Amino acid sequence: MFPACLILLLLVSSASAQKNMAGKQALPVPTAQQLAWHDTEFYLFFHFGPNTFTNVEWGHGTEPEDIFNPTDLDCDQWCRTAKQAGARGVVITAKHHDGFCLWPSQYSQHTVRESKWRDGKGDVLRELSEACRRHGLKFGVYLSPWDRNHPQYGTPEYNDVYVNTLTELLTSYGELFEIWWDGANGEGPNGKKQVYDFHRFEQLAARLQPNAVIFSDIGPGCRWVGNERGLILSETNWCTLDTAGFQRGLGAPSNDTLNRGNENGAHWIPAECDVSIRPGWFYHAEEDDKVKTPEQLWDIYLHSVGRGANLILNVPPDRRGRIHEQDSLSLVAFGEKVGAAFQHNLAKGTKIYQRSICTFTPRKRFSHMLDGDRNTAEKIQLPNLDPANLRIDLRKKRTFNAIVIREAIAEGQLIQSFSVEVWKKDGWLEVARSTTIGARKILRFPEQKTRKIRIVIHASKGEPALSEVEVYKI
Ligand code: FUL
Repeated sequence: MFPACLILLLLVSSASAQKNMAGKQALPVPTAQQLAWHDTEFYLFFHFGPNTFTNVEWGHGTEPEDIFNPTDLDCDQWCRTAKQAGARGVVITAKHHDGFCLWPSQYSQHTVRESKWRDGKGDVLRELSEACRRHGLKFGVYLSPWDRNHPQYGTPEYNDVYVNTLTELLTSYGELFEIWWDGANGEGPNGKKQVYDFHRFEQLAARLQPNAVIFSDIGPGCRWVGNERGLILSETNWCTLDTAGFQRGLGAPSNDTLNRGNENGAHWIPAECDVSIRPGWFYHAEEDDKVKTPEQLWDIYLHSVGRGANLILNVPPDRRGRIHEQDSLSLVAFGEKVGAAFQHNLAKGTKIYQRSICTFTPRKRFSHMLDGDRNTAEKIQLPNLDPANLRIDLRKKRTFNAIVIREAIAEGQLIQSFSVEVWKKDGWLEVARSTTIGARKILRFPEQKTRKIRIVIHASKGEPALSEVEVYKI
């Protein structure tokens, strides 16, 4: 017969699993769209347009349309490369600051239609969005509000132009997972800057693409990370941010705040790390020997995805309209590295063991935290132990050097400090310590050989819930 207190403990544990893990506090939580976005984790960015052919980073908007002339555009090759790299989606510069539209927009005279490419009948967005569907990738667009070509830029009418352009874009290419708004706001052809009607743009996007998450310095869907190196710079990354009184661009919060988030921020606006595989955002032949190596990409991955952010990695197509061999090689090797690293989760299907107040022998039980399913979660609820901890029994001695922990963020982000300990002959040894977890945390530490692991929660805003704890030798 079970002791009554243990039965009670088990009942409380299972009844509380998957319920409101945030306890009494009303913490910000992600929308369903943001949850899907968190799951997208890693995707590619394609900067492509006249700059690819003029060898500059910021076009002036005066480039003749014929300059855009990819000789061998192959969006399937882009998508195959993305898949091999392990990306789950792509975002393309539908229009960069030079105003050139990669689709034949009826609201501009500076588009693929005005070029000789495919006799003016080409549409890069059509080809890419269809290729994405064929390859099972999510599709997103970057539509620069800054436009150095449009004659109405710098006048109130330009906001109508932007709304029309956005409407066209959001209704012509199927479902989008992300809409990217750059913070840059310079002068247009008449020397004036634009006051953007972002409120109107946001409402339109929410109506036409309700599943898309909007990126900008301050969201509302996800935020810029404060650097263009793709890095969360410290262990701390809160998905919450205060935006009151801030604006996109120069009026944004400090880069440090964007990097760490606000611990008690009012809104769920998680970080997206953007970085290019090359020094520039657009393709430049002279950078062919400066492509980041698989090891450099892996390091970026650990400092972005591994710290609870999403990673958008820019891979600029070349003048043929293909991903350059150098970039493909690096991406494929990186994809293999990530795949191999997380192939064997040593904790999957193992059990939690816990000592209750009235038993001496630790009892083992199934846990949703170890079931290999990110969609199930469970509270860490060991009321007789302080600090709260979770003990995992790997069944036999295993060699490992990394742990992946996922907080059940549907209920908010709670954990403020935790450590990982392993069982040694004479007791528990701390091998890693960190602060926030959020969507996921990858922690590496010197190789250990042991059977038992303990996750100790030192500080949390409430009873924390984890959806997964994974153990690897990477
Ligand atoms: C910046 C832009 O000005 C760059 O050209 C690039 O698009 C990058 C992703 O964002 O703010």
